[in-house]
Amino acid sequence: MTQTEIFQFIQDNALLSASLWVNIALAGLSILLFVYMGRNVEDPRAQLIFVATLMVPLVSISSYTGLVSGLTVSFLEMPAGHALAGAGAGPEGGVFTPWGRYLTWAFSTPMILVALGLLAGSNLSKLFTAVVADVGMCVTGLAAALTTSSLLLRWVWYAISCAFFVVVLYILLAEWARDAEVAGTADIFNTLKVLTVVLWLGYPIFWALGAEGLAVLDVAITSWAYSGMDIIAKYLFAFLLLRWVVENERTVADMASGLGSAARSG
Ligand code: RET
Repeated sequence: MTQTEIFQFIQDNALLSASLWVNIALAGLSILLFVYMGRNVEDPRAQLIFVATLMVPLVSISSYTGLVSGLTVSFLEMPAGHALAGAGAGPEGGVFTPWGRYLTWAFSTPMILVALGLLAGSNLSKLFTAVVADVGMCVTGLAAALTTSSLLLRWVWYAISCAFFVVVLYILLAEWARDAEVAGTADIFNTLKVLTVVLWLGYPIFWALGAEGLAVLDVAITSWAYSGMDIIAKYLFAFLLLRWVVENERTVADMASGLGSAARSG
């Protein structure tokens, strides 16, 4: 299928195309809002949290533009044994695979973790571990979606991705939760931690239920599930974090951090 045909397929499915356009619009608004919110932030650590968080809607608008244009979507023939093997939505068969999502998660989710780690006062080892495990999770999730030779190997990739995810969850729930107590940012950290952990757990669940996994859910519903989770996990998350940072810049500047105290200007 050509890119133009894929673009047409997406445009013809109103529910699917809305799930993508809504995120382009919200990401755009978020970028403008966050730039405005951060205009007077002066502390270097607070600025770093801002930059990392601002990258989230910037990556997102790029990700969704890639999907809606058909650039980062393929129709893939599923291996024998898959519920949609030999069938599929494309004119020439194949299952709608928005692989650009998994690719761009490798750029957006580390930013979320950098922001959270800075907020918790993480040291470099934990920050590094969380980020590389997270990138591993996204890239092996991409591999799961793109493997068409063997159903078993699709799920092996899925399991490897889940193993990386466990590392991320451990750092969030155990290590950083403790660090945030010491840093004096436990209140906001815990709110964002719960939001993150609950929502992030939804992604592997919807992957398993969606067209690329067990095919219980239809393509447009799966796309809305991701888009809905993205709206909360990215824009709402980022808004709550940045609002807190603006109101508590002194706390951020003075907090005990495993990365050392950031040089303060002014
Ligand atoms: C996959 C499938 C393989 C197993 C696991 C997954 C986890 C994905 C997660 C994605 C989070 C994405 C976010 C995006 C917002 O920008 C790749 C679905 C564990 C947790 C928060």
